[in-house]
Amino acid sequence: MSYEILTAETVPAYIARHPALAARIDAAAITQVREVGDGNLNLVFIVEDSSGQSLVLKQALPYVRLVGPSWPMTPDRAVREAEALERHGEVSAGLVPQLYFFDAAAYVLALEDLSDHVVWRGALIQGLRHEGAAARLGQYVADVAFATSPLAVAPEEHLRRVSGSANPELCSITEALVFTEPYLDVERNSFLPQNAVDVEALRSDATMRREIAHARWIFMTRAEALIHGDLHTGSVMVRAERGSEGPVSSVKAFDSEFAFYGPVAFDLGALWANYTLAAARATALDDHDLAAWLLSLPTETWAGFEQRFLEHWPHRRDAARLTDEGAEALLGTWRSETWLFAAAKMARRIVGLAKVEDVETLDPSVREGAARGILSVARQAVRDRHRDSNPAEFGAMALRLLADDATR
Ligand code: SR1
Ligand code: MG
Repeated sequence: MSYEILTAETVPAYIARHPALAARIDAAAITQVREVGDGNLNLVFIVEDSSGQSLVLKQALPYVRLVGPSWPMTPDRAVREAEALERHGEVSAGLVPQLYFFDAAAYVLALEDLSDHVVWRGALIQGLRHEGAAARLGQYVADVAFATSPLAVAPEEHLRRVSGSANPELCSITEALVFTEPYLDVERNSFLPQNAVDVEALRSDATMRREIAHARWIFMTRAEALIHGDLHTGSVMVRAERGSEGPVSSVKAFDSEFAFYGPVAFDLGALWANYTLAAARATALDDHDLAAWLLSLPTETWAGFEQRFLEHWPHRRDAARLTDEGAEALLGTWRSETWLFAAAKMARRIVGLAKVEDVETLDPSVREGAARGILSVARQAVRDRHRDSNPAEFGAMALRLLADDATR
């Protein structure tokens, strides 16, 4: 597979060749092109012209950027991302970036420039509280869960969309990095030597292994809705009402290249896991007030999700067969599965490839306790979800275990 890989130098000529972008930016007056991609897979350029117009070009590389050309990766993921952005933009207005243009030949997406936003992970690391962001993300997941599932789409059309949006290579990455490798002794894993005992405990925990095998099964088989597929706090941009302060005024879920028809709770679990990773950092740095706030976010996200889902419910297809008890049953299943996916998603960030800044930038003297705490929370979550899957219970349990393990 061969296509032009963009550089900061070639971006102006690329834009000039694509008239669809002319309304968004003046190719003849480009003043700045910056490559800002800090993710694991792609190139990202912010482009500005002399009149202050700007846009983002995102290009899928034919390999995993984090590792290099030795790990080839289909650029077709850009097709999946473009499709998800369009569908999600239709059903959850304002909660994803605008897609201006997609170049299927060079795997380039032209997107709304969100330079007035910040990546939520970075904001959380700084201790900034964008009040309301967690609820909006719950609403986003609910909008998608309802509108892209058989609750809103006719059966035959749903099945057509499921097969048309298959994303095997990216799902295979998730299958390996989230559900398989952390539980095996493989080269791509890494952790502090001081945590070897905790990793061994995770791997020899029969309940954990059984629950993660179940999570993997759900991930592989349950084509409920066109989920984001990688909804961590680094896939979210936020903007506060007053510069860097005040309640959130805009939330955007981006980077949906892992999108596929999968289980709704996978996206919710990813959010909970990343709140917990941020809380582990806050606990390690003795900011217990911040940790408590971070661990109130699972409840906030769930409440936003449940409320929005129930607002959609009266508009479902097939209301005669899907009674209101059906909504309760779905919500109960998803609530419990959110704990399960959260456990899988937090453990992988401690043991497997692709770490998170929240934990990795801690001094090893306190990272050890943070990592131990995360693994404890994961192991407890897969158990507690069968007892009481109330999100507030998750937050309370995580807050307690993180504090216990920070000093152990
Ligand atoms: C090789 S890609 C590694 C990770 O980056 C993405 O953000 C996903 O989380 C994936 O697992
Ligand atoms: Mg990503």
